[in-house]
Amino acid sequence: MTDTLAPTTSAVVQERRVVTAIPGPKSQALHERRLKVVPVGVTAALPVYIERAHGAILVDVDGNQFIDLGAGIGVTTIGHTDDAVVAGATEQLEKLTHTLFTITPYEGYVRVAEYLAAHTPGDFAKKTVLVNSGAEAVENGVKIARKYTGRNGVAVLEHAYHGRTNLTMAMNFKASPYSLGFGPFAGDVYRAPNSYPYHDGLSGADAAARTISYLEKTVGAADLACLVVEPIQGEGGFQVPADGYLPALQAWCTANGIVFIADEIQSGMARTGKYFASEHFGLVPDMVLSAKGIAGGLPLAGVTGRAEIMDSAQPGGLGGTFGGNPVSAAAAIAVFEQIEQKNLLAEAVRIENALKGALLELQKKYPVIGDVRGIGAMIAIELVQPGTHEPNAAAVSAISAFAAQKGVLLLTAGTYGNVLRFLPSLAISNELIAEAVGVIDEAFASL
Ligand code: PLZ
Repeated sequence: MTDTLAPTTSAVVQERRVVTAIPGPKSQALHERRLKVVPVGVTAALPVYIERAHGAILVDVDGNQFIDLGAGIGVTTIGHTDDAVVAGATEQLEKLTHTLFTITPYEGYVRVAEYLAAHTPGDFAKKTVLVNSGAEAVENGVKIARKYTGRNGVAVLEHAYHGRTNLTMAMNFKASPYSLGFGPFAGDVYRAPNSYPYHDGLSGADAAARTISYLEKTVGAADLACLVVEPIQGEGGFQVPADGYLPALQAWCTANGIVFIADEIQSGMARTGKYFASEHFGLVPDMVLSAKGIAGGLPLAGVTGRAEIMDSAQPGGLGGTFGGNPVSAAAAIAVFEQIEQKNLLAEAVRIENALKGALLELQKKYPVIGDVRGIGAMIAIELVQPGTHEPNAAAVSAISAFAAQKGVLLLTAGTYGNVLRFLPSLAISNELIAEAVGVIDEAFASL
């Protein structure tokens, strides 16, 4: 590895440090520049401009250090600028940056496909096509399922999020801000009720019966190419479905020749203490979509599925200029190696124990916290009007703004904007978690 690169980032001390008002003067100046050249459609949840990061700490241009509880929405899962990722990508950068895999191939792509075949659920032959983004993985998953089944219908669930391309906008639950005014949208997308135990109180079996009956009535199983589900919904607010819900959906798909696709773009790659969250529910999806955490911050996504499904696309039917880029592939290989070498699946369990327990304690003090849920390093709290299940988005905004001022970066989620989600990198220490929870405690006290 190039030894000039490591010190800048690994030298980032893993501590919170607020040295200016937030945002600081340099961030404010950058934001002025940005407003002139970047459209308002591209927002900034917290307009502090980040200069470097390592582990679980972000450093802004003013020298403020934030405890990062978002990891770029679950991307830097093994830690910002992980040394092995930096080394692997740097070495690759000096050797080969591009050929286009469908012109002249290279080993890294094959290696990533091997890793995905080995670590996605299911003991059968699997194949992977690599692409650049989560939305592109969803697009390709649907495209292949349609080719394989010869059917058009795409089933999705309420509160789902699948991306910002034309097809995926049609698959999202929330119109504003994702699709408002951006139509016409792709057709043949059918949205069914999901399992949301905190709100529907249904058993997994009852929720599944509701989903299935809805799809049977509104489209008919025989017209469905695929059902796309996030095993734990991401943007929707980290809904963990009731026991038995997902297996019942999968059994129905299998019985009816519908390709069962797990969108593990947010829940996958070690985040929940398993390689893929599907494993928590005993699911063996026909296809698994991965992105975000797969390459430690470099753009890469994958569609991994049963070989016979994946091979239904004709030669030349799949591809894209940058898909499976050699540098991203090298980073992904480093991520897979680090998960094994550092036993990072256990780190996700450690984080769940430290974080969920602390949040449950806060719930006892603050009735505005209606629900604490999630698995591994994918935990959320849903804020409500005390004594009800009515959404309280104002409290979410107030808490995240307070935390930001104190150097804690918290992400929001939820159809009604009333969920705070915690998806820190697996490199975060229990000390930093406790410190961040202390700040969040102060934030609730200040409401
Ligand atoms: N499927 C489950 O979580 C991305 C969106 C960030 P892309 N979620 C974060 C934003 O505001 O654009 C996501 C996801 C699930 C698909 C996607 C889409 O992944 O890499 O953003 O295209």
